[in-house]
Amino acid sequence: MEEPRVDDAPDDPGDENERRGAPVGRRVVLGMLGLGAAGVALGSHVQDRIDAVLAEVSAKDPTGVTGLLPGGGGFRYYSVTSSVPKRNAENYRLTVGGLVDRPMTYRLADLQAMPQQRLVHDVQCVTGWRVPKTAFSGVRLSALLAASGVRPEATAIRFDCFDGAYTESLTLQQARRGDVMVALTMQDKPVTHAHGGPVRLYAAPMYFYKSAKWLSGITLTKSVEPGYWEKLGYDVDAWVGKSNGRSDDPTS
Ligand SMILES: Nc1nc2c(c(=O)[nH]1)N[C@H]1C(S)=C(S)[C@@H](COP(=O)(O)O)O[C@H]1N2
Ligand SMILES: [Mo]
Repeated sequence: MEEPRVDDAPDDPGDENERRGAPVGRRVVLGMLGLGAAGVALGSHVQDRIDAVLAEVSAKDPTGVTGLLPGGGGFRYYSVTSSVPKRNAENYRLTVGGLVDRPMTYRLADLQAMPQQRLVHDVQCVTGWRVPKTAFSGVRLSALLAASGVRPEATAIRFDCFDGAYTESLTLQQARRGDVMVALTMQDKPVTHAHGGPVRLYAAPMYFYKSAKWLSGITLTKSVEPGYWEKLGYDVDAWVGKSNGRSDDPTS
């Protein structure tokens, strides 16, 4: 099971989308974003434009296969839904529930007020692309788990997303690692909508599909509930270089 990808997109993503016409029936949206040095330097205006283009292209493409311009070694944009609602400091909520003593609901400001950690590692997608030395910062998942009091019968976590479709999983042991966090920044800026903001998961030692975007729910479960891609064949234990039949260098 492979994520679809587009290798030869021309310069103008809009034109490409027109030219390709109605794409064939794969449900997965993906694009490639040119989040290179120019985009980073120019900051949020560029990101807003990218978000706008993505929204427009997705709207024209309800079947859900979308290719956008390659940035030359940069990130690619992935979503399994054709559009994702926006959440901001006012309406974003993260729940921690399931097999816990104290279910919690966090606002963005609550998460920002907690101790933050910053990590810099390569990002590796299971389809092969890798982005070197990418900074993430946020709250350790273990801190949120401790705050809610994990019950003894819990062994795993299901992550839900406000795109309404994507899910992920981790064992409790994996979730308590110091390099797994609820990320509020990526590349030292607030996580953008395209990258899963305002809050995404970041699981440093695992393939990037583990790092669920648009994170909305952390649910402690009795056993591992395989996530979206895992039901379609990806490994549940997604260690970089030691899973999915790949031999990439570790990222952590
Ligand atoms: N909600 C959600 N999270 C997701 C995905 C997705 O489609 N939906 N794709 C995953 C995959 S396969 C990858 S490689 C990364 C891509 O992150 P990016 O779009 O910020 O590059 O997000 C992961 N998290
Ligand atoms: Mo991926």
